[in-house]
Amino acid sequence: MTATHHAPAAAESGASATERFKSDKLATVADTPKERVDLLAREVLSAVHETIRRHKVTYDEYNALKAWLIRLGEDGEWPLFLDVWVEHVIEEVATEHRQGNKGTIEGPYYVPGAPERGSRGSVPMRDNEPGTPLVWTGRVTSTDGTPLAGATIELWHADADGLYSQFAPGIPEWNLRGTFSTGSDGSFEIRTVRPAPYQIPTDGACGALIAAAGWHAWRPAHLHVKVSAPGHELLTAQLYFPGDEHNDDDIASAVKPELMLDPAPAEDGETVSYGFVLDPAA
Ligand code: MBD
Ligand code: FE
Repeated sequence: MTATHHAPAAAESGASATERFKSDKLATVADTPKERVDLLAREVLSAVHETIRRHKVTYDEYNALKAWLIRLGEDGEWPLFLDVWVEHVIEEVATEHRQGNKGTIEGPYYVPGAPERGSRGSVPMRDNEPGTPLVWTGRVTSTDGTPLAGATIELWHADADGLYSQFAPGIPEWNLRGTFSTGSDGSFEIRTVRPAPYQIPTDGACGALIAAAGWHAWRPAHLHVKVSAPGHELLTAQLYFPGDEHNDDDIASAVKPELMLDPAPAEDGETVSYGFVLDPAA
């Protein structure tokens, strides 16, 4: 059973991501106006038709696509598929007006309501949590430089095996997930461990596409954050580590140079300084 421990079953993490989406996000989605659905659906379908004509797509290929889409649903991997191959462009368009921090995609593994740890503290972790200890300090400011007291930083990331709590089996609830708040000068200090590079599940439909196309399944090691403050736009971002072999070919196309950390060795692990600049809400 050790193999499954390192490669969580697609049906398991896929189904969790699908349920998560339904309970957290679906209720907040507004109806899309008819004109907009008409425009977007027609353009996407014409792009598909154009590809079929250009490459003379065969019935065998059409049926392979049908079988794959059926499996994508059965495996619960629609959230994974969309977040890995589509979300980065949605994020680009949604945040192009911003003057403050660059953000990037949320991905499928955010869970709201992680335990609160104040402005200086450790994320929930196991005794002897594997991985290099990381002490991260920073400040949250507004675009005009004003420190933002009482800002909220939600942090979540994979463990040293590349597994996320609440999505992979056998990991305590909320492991490596915490909610922090900034002090009166906008500062925070977070203790965690360095995450490992992450391989998206390879045993489901997304893995089948990757194998069939000769791609790889890797994302570079990353820390996920959501940073919010009253009167400011919510920032969703990920932070990366220099030298990771997948920084230049992230399967999810979500790496940006502005999101690179610069950790330095310390007595017991590493320290890093990285702060956030939030845009005032329009
Ligand atoms: C992840 O951990 C992730 O961050 C993204 C974007 C997609 C799949 C898994
Ligand atoms: Fe992730």
